[in-house]
Amino acid sequence: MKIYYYDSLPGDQRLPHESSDPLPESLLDDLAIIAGFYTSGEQVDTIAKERNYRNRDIITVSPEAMGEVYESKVKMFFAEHLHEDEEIRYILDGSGYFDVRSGKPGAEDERWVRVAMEAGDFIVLPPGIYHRFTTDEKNYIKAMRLFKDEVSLLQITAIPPQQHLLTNFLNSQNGPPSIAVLRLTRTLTGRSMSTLC
Ligand code: KMT
Ligand code: NI
Repeated sequence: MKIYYYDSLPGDQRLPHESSDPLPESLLDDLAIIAGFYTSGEQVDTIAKERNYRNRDIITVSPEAMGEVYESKVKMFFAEHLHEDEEIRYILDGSGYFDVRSGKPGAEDERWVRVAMEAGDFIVLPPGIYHRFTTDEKNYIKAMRLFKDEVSLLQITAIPPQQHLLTNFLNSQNGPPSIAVLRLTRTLTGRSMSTLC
């Protein structure tokens, strides 16, 4: 696992996009992200038990496994979105990138942080964190997805142009809004829903 700021330069999302800017040491804690490397599935079983996760599935994201819907699936995963529940992923094979937003929404310090994941890497994204996912240039990842009860795959997608209009409006009317308000309004105004599979 490698974690760095996304350089935000134009170009293929599947390229590393690694910026050389140093990451704050407390970044994962600040974002309430748990990340690590597990050498055995037993460690995943333990954390699943501790957190009351009873269900799981395995997804393979590749042209071979998905056929012609592959590109549209990757496009959907790469649209900035959030989930009402935690997103727990354990990478079984291949590799890919999870990007998560850091900094205050709409503020100058808001940046994408890229988590490059490969086999053995484990991540827990907290509920409500804005993120996106893409395969890398190898176009292949196999991941275990953990779920609490039923398989919950609701993806709530933010639509950036509306989000920024709203941010400007709130800033001009009432001064800088709180993070909570922005997160909520961003979700409510610019959202479309789709289900993953
Ligand atoms: C998500 O919600 O972004 C995903 O589940 C990505 C696919 S898991 C490799
Ligand atoms: Ni997601």
